[in-house]
Amino acid sequence: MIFNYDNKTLQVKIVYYGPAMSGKTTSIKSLFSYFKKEDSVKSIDSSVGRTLFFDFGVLHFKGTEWGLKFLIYSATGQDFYASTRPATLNGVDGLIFVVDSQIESLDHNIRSWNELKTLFGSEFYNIPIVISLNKSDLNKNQNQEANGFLSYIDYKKFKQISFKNTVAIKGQGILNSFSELVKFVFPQLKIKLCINN
Ligand SMILES: Nc1nc2c(ncn2[C@@H]2O[C@H](COP(=O)(O)OP(=O)(O)O)[C@@H](O)[C@H]2O)c(=O)[nH]1
Ligand SMILES: [Mg+2]
Repeated sequence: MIFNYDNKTLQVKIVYYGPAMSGKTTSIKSLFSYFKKEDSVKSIDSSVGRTLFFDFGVLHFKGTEWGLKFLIYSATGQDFYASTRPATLNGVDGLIFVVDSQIESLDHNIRSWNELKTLFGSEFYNIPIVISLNKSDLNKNQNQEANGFLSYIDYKKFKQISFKNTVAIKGQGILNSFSELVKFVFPQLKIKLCINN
């Protein structure tokens, strides 16, 4: 988190993380579409050995005296080596972990989660996190939280954690997940990001 005194802006970094194809890009696009900024999301192809793709966009909220600037990234991580922590994860203030709720994606979800955990090390559990159980429209096992994913991860160690069923292609639960994370990052902040969702 960076406070810029010159222009009175607080800069916050949020990363959407998760396995490939879980719905990160769709989630970010959907989030930005609430603020009519869908077109400002950039998908960047950074070629570092293998081709990595990530998304980046900025949401700027102006108060009377101060401004809040959210830098929003997505990262897949599947191509990163655990020893080289990607720049996208440096200085992150909050995470949205996007799970693919289909039963056949369980292994990918777990692998991606463990990778994220390795990248952060002991710092991991201090980071505010929202787990987005995405593609819940395709989860035939409605009683199973993302088909068992939650039973494989040590989420109880987190100080600030929340779970949301989401359907990114329909925008369901997306704004809600984001505002939940913002509440974790700024517990005292009384901003209304919630349009009925
Ligand atoms: N049925 C369904 N499909 C989704 C959902 N979210 C994303 N998708 C689809 O899953 C595919 C991968 O989504 P994308 O956002 O590109 O995944 P990313 O690799 O994590 O960025 C695309 O075809 C999306 O349309 C969802 O909630 N439900
Ligand atoms: Mg993507």
